[in-house]
Amino acid sequence: MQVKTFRAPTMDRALAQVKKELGPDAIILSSGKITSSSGEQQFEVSAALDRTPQPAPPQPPAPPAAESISAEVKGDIQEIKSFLSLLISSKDYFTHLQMKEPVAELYHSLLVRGFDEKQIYILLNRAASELNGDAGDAPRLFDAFCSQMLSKMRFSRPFRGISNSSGQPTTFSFVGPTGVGKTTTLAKIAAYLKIKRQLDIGIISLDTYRIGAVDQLRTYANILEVPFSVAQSKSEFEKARIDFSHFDLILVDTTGRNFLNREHVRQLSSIFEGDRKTSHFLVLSAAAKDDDLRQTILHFKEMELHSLIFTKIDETIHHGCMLNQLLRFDYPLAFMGTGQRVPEDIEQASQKRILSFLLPVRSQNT
Ligand SMILES: Nc1nc2c(ncn2[C@@H]2O[C@H](COP(=O)(O)OP(=O)(O)OP(=O)(O)O)[C@@H](O)[C@H]2O)c(=O)[nH]1
Ligand SMILES: [Mg+2]
Repeated sequence: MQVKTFRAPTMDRALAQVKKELGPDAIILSSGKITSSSGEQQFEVSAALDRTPQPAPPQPPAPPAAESISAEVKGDIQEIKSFLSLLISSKDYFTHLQMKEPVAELYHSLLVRGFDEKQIYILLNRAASELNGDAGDAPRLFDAFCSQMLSKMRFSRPFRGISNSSGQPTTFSFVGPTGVGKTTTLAKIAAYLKIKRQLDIGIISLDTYRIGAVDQLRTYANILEVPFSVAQSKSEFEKARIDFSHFDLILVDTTGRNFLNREHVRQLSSIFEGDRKTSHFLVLSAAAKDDDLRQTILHFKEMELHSLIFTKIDETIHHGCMLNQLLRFDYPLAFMGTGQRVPEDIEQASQKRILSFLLPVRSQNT
């Protein structure tokens, strides 16, 4: 504790000195009038300041060395920067938008559904400009939002042009994280192509990693009476494809791995290296988290994906995370898995179905 004595001709001035030197936290120990050696009347104040050492504030971690900042982190930083500048430049306008009740309501209902804040902001902004700034009419605003959202999404019909004996078979692989439904989706699509489209198809499994994976797919192939082959390496895969070269279509199942680990994507893509004949469906679960989906898609960019398939639509009531990916990336959506039943639970992606995910939850599956 630091103790100090102050003297001044008036009590106010003595107290002012205390405050000036020891600050507002000083404690007055004693005060009174004294007579100095020169016979002058003065006011004396003794004050103390508790100087218990305060713990040092935590130091921020040392910044990583410039060379260790990966391209991904740089990408994230760039995205944050552009979002911030977007927000700053349009702050007043956004505040103005937020004041309007329908905008605020729609904004919050989309946030709750798992939509990314940045995407909502961009789309709402565009919707409001489409209405010439008149965003006060809730149904019109919702319509404008939907049309803005759909204008940024793409859908694909991968098997549209394929017919019997159309020459070289088109090959489609099903890639994606563990347990998302790659094999089940392949079986659903195989049934559709074989039974509804009457196409000649072959199935190849590259999944010799998981015990039972081959048997799972072989069972489906047997039920559908579709030729089935297993390949453990790039050369075996090429051979299997030559064996199936008289078919209209070849479907390829792959091993599910944790593709947040980029090395796993590299291992998988090495099988298809230099292969221009195979198109890849990236299969993802609609119930997965936004950041995980985003990261997985980023890692798969090196495989030149044909389109996305979202499964487990039935396992979530908020489809915002799925829709974020369609807004964020340029990949089209091909199919949606809506349950475990093979072959019934699959739908062709469509604008109408996407819009149904914005309806109140109880109306989504009706
Ligand atoms: N609810 C629901 N379940 C699904 C859907 N698609 C697949 N499943 C289930 O998800 C589980 C995993 O399906 P698989 O087809 O084996 O998944 P996978 O991606 O091939 O798995 P790995 O090969 O182990 O990576 C099974 O129980 C499927 O019935 C879907 O659209 N909805
Ligand atoms: Mg599988």
